[in-house]
Parts: sequence; C-alpha cells; structure tokens
Amino acid sequence: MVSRRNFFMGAGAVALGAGMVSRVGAASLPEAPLMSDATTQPPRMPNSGRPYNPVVTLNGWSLPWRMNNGVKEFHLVAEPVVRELAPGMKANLWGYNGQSPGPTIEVVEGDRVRIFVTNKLPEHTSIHWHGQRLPSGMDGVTGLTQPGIPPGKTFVYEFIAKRPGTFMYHPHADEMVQMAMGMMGFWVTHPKDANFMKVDRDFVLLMSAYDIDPGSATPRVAEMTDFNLWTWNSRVFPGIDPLVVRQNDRVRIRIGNLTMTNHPIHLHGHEFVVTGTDGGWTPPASRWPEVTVDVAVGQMRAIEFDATDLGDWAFHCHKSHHTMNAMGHDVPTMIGVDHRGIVQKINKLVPDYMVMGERGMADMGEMEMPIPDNTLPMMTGQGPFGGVEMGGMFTVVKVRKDQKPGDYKDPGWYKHPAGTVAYEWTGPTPAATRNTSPGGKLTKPVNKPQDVELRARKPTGHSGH
Ligand SMILES: [Cu+2]
Repeated sequence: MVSRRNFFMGAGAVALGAGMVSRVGAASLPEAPLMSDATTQPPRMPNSGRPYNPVVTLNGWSLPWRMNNGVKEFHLVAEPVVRELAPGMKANLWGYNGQSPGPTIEVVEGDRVRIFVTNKLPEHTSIHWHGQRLPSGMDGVTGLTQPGIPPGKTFVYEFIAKRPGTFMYHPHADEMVQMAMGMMGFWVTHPKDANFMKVDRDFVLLMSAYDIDPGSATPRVAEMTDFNLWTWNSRVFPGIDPLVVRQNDRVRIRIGNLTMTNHPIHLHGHEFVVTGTDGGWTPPASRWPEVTVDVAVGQMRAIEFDATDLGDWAFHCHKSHHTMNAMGHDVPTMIGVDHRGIVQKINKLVPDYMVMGERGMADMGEMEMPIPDNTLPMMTGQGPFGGVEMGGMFTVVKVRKDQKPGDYKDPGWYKHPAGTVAYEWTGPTPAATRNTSPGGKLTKPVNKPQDVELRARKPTGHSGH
C-alpha cells in the first residue's frame, strides 16, 4: 500500500497542474485524479519510475500513477463528463477522469503496468488497449476475453508494456455508443533509452467525431456516418490550442484516429516524415518527405519535422467539411443566385428562413445571424487579418525564435517581417481578354489561329464516334 503522501511526494505535487484535483479512491485503489477543464497541461516529468521525455496532450493531460512494488499503477474512471468543445459550446459526453478524451497514459518500454478501471456509466464497459502486445485476456474485448465491467464495479488490467510507440485506449463494449460519446484516450510507451528518437516537442492528438444537433449538447449515438463535429482531443477550432514550438526544434506530432472516416492531415510551410505507425517506429530508409498524411480509421501516425521556418502555419485535416462546425440544415449551392426579394416574402411565412452562400460561404465566417444556444458558428475564429473561417480539425503551428525550451504558452500572432505578406495590387488593371464568339466557353488564345486550339483540344483516336 502506498500512501497518498508517497504518491504525491517530490515533483508530483507540483506537477498537478491547474484544474486537476485529486480524488481518493477506495483504500486499496490508487487515486483517480480528475481534470476539470480543457486547458493544455504542461508535460509531466516522471517523479517515479524510469526516466522519459513526456508528451504534451493538446487541451489535455497525462495521468499520474503510483509505483507499487515496481508496478506502475493507474486508475481510470469511466463516467459521464461535460466537455467544452470550444468556448461557447459544451457537450455531454462520456469519458474518463472528468474529461473526454481520457488522460494520456505514459509508460516506459518494459514497465509492468496495472490499470484499475472503475465503471461509473449506466451500462457495462471495458477497455481495449489498442495496438499493444499483451496477454489475450487483457485485451479488453467484452464477451470475447472478459465479461463487461458492470456499472459500479472495478476491473484490473495488468501487462508489460513490451513495445515502445503510440497507442490508444477505448471501450470494446457497446462500442458504437461509447465511442460516439467520446470514450477514448491516448497511450504512449516511451523507449527504454530516453535518448532514442529524442525530440524537443512531442504532441499528441486524438481524432473523434460527434453528431450534436445545433442547440443540443448530447451526441446522437445512433449515427454511423453523418457526424457534424470533427474534433482533435474533443475540441474544435478555435478551441484547439496552437502547437507552440521554438525555431529549429525537432517536433513530433502523434495522431490517432477513432472517428469513422479517414483524415488527410496537412501541415503548411514544412515537410515531415512519418516516423511511427501503429506497429512502431518506421525504419529510417522507409521514410519519405510529405506535407499530408492520411490517417485511416483505427490508425496511429507519428510525424516529425524540423521547425525551421518562423511563422503561423496552419495545421488541419484537408477534408474541407472537417474544418467546419455543425450546420443547422443542408445548404444548397446558391452562388450567383440573387433572391433577396424572395427572402422577404418567405420570411412572412417562415421567420427564420435565411439564404446562405449567395456569394460563396465566406459570409458565414463573420455573419451575425442568430444561432441556437450552445452552438458554434459553422466557420469562425479571428486571426490578425480577419476571420479565419474555419472550425473542426484546424489549428496553428506557431514557430518562434524566442520561445523558451519547455514553454508552451501562446506567443500571440506572428509578426511578419516587412515585405513578406501578400498585398493588394493598386496599379492599373487592364481589361481581361474574353472570347466574344457566341456559345464560346473558353478564352480564345491571343494571336493564335482558331484551328490551333481545335487541334489541341479535340480528342484523338475516337474517329468511330
Ligand atoms: Cu478529416
């Protein structure tokens, strides 16, 4: 038995960041600390056990443990939680220890790990340790390898963290409902040699998706494909913290996907390599540079880059509807349709009727139209030059020269050196050359006979048509 005093001795007491409160479990159980908000907690330096370089969970935290006769003991509590998705919207989710996603679990290759899981949900649950090598009976599949953990009961999982790498945990019980409600977390097994693949900043983000009708707070759990909120660590832009790094830092971002679709994750301004997959570290000879990596359902990827270039670099999923928040209704394509007169007539019948997208959808980024309580605008966020017109899976990698090692505080917007920002042309603008021939859709090439274009355009080898 390790007392509460021993558990929090040394750096541990300090490392309990703002917003974290402790909760004393039953006498024989380790404590189950609780996080009350979605503030990114600074990396937790290990205060017992073997050394490692901790990760930073964006808008999240890592779970403290106690050492008990050489075993690293954690306590997860599955329970209903309230998660702020971004300022202005809270969701009723299910998660662990006060938040969704649950806390990140960090261990070292070779650690013997014991996890107590207490179920405070109204139905049974289990935890599957996604990607781990472990005894089959510890794999957490309800019905197959264990009975479900009934409400009010605590189960114990124990195994040796054999393989270093990036993992996830989630229920394998009433999975569609429990994942749609936000039950998931990250797991990092650090290498035995703390200098192996050492980086300066190591971020983790877990992707999940929710279907929450505008004006409501609880996900529709029967949804299978049509989700409307695309989150990183159960946050949406502008609620996702920036990834703050110092210039020339080696940066790792670990991404896990527990949504029901794939996400092409795109970084601006730098190339990266995939250094880790679900199966561990990639051999160096297998890596190639890229700027977008597709993370499929159930996969984990670790990407790395040298943050050489100062600036505010967008980092986002490249599916454009995944960088938007929930829409109240299906929006038809209205570009070029002027129906101002009609709206007034319809408003007499349907007072809330509104035309969206008449000049593109950018209006919606700054629109003042009324939206229901507890609902985020579809496209939102203010940058130094105006509306960013984003939502969902979008944030910013901020590369700064004077960011101190270990400092994750938002340095504000990048101050661009003079002459390095796109600017408006204010000189003369000659009229564009246009094709005036009736029915013509293409601009006629200047100073070229018409038949050149015909030869170039006409498909060949289809003479039989
Ligand atoms: Cu996506």
